[in-house]
Amino acid sequence: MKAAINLGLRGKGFTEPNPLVGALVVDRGKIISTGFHRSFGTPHAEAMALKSVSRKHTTLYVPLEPCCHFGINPPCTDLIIQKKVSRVVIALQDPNPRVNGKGIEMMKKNDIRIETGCLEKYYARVNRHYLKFMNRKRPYVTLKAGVSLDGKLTDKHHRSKWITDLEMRKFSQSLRSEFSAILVGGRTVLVDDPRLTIRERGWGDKRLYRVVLDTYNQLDLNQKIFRQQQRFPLILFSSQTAANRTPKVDNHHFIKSDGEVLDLNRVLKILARYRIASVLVEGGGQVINSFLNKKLADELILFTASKVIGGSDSVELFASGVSLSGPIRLIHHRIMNLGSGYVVRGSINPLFSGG
Ligand code: AOF
Ligand code: ZN
Repeated sequence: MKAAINLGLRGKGFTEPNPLVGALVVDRGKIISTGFHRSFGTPHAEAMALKSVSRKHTTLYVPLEPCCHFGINPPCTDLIIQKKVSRVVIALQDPNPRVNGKGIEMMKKNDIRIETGCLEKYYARVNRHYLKFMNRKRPYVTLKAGVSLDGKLTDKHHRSKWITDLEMRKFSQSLRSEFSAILVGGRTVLVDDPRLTIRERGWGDKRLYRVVLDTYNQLDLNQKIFRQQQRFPLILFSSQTAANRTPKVDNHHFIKSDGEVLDLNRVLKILARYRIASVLVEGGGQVINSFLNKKLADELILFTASKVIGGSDSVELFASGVSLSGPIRLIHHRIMNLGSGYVVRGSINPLFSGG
């Protein structure tokens, strides 16, 4: 099962809002065929693994309950029955309301032995974007920031470019490929004029939404963010109070705000309508703090440079975290050395951390 789950990881970044799924066909203890779901809309892992199998009475290892409905693809249960698979081992029942136990029922009715719960927690962690999106109809939210050893975002002159070194910036770029969208605050765009695209090799034509929270609708149409919208579509959010200014893109939403802070719940709800299953929030500090304060973040990735900035007039990442009711605890955290610093990554929301 672990091999099936890990095989599914090869689709990472390309399958959303659909899940990461791999599948193995086993006959008398030997793997005779494998398959995985490559990208959105392509055949399911089960179909890929079973298509060339002619032997009967095999065991299929597939982490997600096989589907039993017609979507873009035909029902996998039909193929499993037709290929006379005798046993199916599953990690998780599919929360998709069109499946949700009905796939298992269908196979049981056809005398296929079913085992569930195999490596369930590991798979829930791997597939956390899909599970949050299916269960909550909201994208999974990961916050990313780079700080100094003493937790500072910038020095007193608001210079932040040198906080993370080249290697960290490269890693941080390839991280974008894991998500369906990246999100930043309008001030970050005004000050840094970033492209927010994927420029690393190896990601083919992966599409990525770019989302900017521009409360006062202040962006300048000459900024780089307005380029390359074919592959990197732009979605803007501004306050209703700025609705008298012309929308800057087709996907410009004017929503409620509390002072400068837009209604983030509403933002996530609207993003789900675009079928965005995961969002990487890249800053600035206030946007990150707002997600934390509203308890809307699921995961945190903190790049820490081996540098101390010091001083009380420099900017602390978590400075406006005053309304947090307690410390943020990372679950299943991992620490990795990178360049001249390190990265800490862990879940914040126990519901979608994989137990
Ligand atoms: C996938 N890949 O390997 C499996 C999926 O629109 P469709 O026909 O591609 O169906 C998507 C649903 O199929 C998805 O939400 C999930 O419930 C189920 N299983 N989906 O994209 C796969 N096994
Ligand atoms: Zn299927």
